[in-house]
Amino acid sequence: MKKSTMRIQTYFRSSGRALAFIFIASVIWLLFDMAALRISFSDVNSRLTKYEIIRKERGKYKPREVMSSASIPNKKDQFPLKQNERNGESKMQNDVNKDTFSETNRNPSRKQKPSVKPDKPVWQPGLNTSLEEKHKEKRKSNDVKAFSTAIPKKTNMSPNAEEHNKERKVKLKQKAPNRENTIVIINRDNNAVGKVAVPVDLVKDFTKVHPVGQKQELHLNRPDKKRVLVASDAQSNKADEKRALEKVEISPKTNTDDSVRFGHDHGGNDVIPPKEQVPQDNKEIYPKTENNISKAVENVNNKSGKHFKSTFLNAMTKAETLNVHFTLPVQHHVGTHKVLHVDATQSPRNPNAPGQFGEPGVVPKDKEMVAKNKWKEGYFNVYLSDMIPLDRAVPDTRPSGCAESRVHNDLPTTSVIMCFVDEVWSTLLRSVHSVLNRSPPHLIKEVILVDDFSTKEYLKDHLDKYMSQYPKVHILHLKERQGLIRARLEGAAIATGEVLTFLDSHIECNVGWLEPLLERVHMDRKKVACPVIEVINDKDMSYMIVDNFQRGIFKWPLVFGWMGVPDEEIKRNNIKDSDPIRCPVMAGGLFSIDKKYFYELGTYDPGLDVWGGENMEISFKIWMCGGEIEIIPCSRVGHIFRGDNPYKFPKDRVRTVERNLARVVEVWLDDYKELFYGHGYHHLLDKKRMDIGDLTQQKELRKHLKCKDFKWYLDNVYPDLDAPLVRSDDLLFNLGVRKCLSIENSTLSFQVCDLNEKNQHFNHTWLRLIHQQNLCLTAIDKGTVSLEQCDNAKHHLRWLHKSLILDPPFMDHLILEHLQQPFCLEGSPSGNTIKMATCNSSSPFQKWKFTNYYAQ
Ligand code: LR7
Ligand code: MN
Repeated sequence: MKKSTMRIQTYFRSSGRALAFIFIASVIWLLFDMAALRISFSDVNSRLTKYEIIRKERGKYKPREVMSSASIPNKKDQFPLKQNERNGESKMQNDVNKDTFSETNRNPSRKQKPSVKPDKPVWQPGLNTSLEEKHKEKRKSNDVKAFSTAIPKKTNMSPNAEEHNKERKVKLKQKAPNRENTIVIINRDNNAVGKVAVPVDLVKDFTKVHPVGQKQELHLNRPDKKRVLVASDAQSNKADEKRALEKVEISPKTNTDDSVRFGHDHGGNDVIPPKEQVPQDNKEIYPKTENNISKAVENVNNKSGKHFKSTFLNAMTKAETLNVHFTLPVQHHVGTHKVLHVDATQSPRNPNAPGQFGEPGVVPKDKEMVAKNKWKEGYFNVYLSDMIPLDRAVPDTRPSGCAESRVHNDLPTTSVIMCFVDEVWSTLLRSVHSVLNRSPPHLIKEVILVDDFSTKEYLKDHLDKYMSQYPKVHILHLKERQGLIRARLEGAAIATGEVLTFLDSHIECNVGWLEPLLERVHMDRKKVACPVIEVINDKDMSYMIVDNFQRGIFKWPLVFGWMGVPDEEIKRNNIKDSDPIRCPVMAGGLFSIDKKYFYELGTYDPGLDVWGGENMEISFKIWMCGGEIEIIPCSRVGHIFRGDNPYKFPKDRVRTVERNLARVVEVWLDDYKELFYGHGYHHLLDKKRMDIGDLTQQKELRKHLKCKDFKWYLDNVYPDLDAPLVRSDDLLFNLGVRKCLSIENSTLSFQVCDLNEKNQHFNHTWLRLIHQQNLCLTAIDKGTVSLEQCDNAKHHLRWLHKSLILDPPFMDHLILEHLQQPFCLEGSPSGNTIKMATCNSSSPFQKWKFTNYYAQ
């Protein structure tokens, strides 16, 4: 009995254990389940928000809404109100907004980075009052930080480059013959189209590919994209592809079409090599048939030692052409291919040449003086540039995955437009060669060099003669100096490609740079695509990689700079280093834009002179009028950042840039233009000192395009910019009188503070006006204070709001800016009058507090 009871007990105990086990297991299971659910939710969320990274809620500066009557109770402690008049002085500073935009907050590593444009005195309006001096100082420091444009990550990428290239070469060598990209074309009637010779991977527009022998019978004009199927590798619909391949007969064939033949535009040499130029082969080394490929590769292998043979081989493989026979039903998609790795060279690359693989060059000891003397020809190491091969290899700096990423086979063609004035010979040529050598030829419709009335002799006939070797390169010599903005427009006017790609004239396009840009434009014609701008070091000419996740931004007063996307943002949205990054403003010099769209947008404001500000103009225009600006990390272009411009400005440089900016601001910034003028550009409001020209057309254009306003831009495109419309606002409280300033029947008086009373509301603006509606506080001299119609240009309406002593440095006194001696606004002890008086740091009757402060 006992035994059986025990057995039962044991049974229950063990089954209890089992039950407990089951219970715990289910709880764990449930927990896992819930976690999984959460993960998948956050995954979904992050996917949803991935490309919305700058669309976060703009909740920061809404001065008007900050203190609605509903929020008064919260402010009681900070401000004396009708019901509860007490001293609010000590807490007022809590309202001062901190500079949440500071570089240190967002990207500490930036602080140590070198400034790329350290010496350019671009933003110096030449003011002389102390306030303006202060702003100048502030601006200077901002400029230096903000202009640390592209940030070198390492001083030199190249030690790994060779390894990297070797590795790539091996991979390519092992690669099977490239047959994966087959092209299937269907005629209008869905019937078989006969023999067609098309290059593998390079199908852009079938109308441009001559069918062999049967040109007349084919209907190759595409009535509709959907009627064309390109059965390409991987991404095409597998079933379709299989069906297609079953019926396609493939045979290698020589490509007879110049427009798609590789090497047609490459090769060649200096007609007039600069003295120190490393001589280069001028042989046409591109074999035209597949049979020659192996021979060519062998040839290259034998000659070139340890350099970029792979790229040559790759180019050849891509140039292979096929005959395609097929009978297929209509298919509904266009294929894709891996970004082409084109890196043609004019002759075997000499691994020991200066600057090869983007390595730093070294000036021989005995040439240092020569190099120094040449510096000013370009404000970079011209001597080294002349030594470096025109087609040097640079390290492939693309993030991982870029080389494998896919682009459409039917990308649009582009016209590359490069404007220059007095550009250094070797640098200009290296720029052009990098375009020709590293772009799929079929995508380059032409390269337009716009000579903006250069003074250098070598940029005239010599350049024409040199470039005549390259049929795609056209040179436009302008008859007078237009400045880069109008020069670009001249180039655009003669461009025939579907997309315009603007480049500076001292750049080096990296491998695979073009297709990712065109892909974005192709995807959406209103996307404007910028490459990552890497740094070609001005001193040693090395090619330097830059930080990932950089956005083009600006700070007041419209100073361009780069800012990293915050880490949390990257994590939260699971952003990959190869993902396009939406950009509030572009740097200006390097971008691809759909040509028709560029014209729809009204191009650049042609009233902008010479240099500067056009990047802001085009950026605001693009965003506000329905487009987008993106940086495409898979596209990399090096640019020589230099300390000065090697050309003259027809007019004063500072004034040219200021005038351009003022035009941009007047057309695009709405009320926010005060932020620009208030950051040291007061003087531009004085029409006598600065004529910014007629803006009617530009304003009309904005209306015509139905562009959104600047607030929309700030809210949706650049929400992290500090852009309070005023410095401070709402009630203006006198600490001695213990009442608030008020306007009754157009006269000033004191009243018991009440936020609900509109006649007690004042703004202290960026131009330092203290106003209610359109009435501004003023005092002609030491005498009485009065009200006058506001006018931003009027100097005598400007009030400094600051402390007379350093400690505590509260903003408390109101000092008229234009008077020689400091006079301060003072309330009378009776509270009946208000006047100007000699400043006294301790008088509470000279101390004033606004309800809200938005800037220091
Ligand atoms: O009158 C001129 N005519 C010209 O053709 C003045 C210049 N130019 C040419 C010049 O030869 C060069 O090729 O225009 C190009 C740009 O001038 P740079 O290289 O002297 O200027 P930058 O590189 O300092 O200027 C940046 O800001 C300019 C503002 O107007 C333009 O937008 C440049 O294109 C822009 N460059 C870049 O965006 C590259 C990255 C630099 C950054 C940040
Ligand atoms: Mn430049």
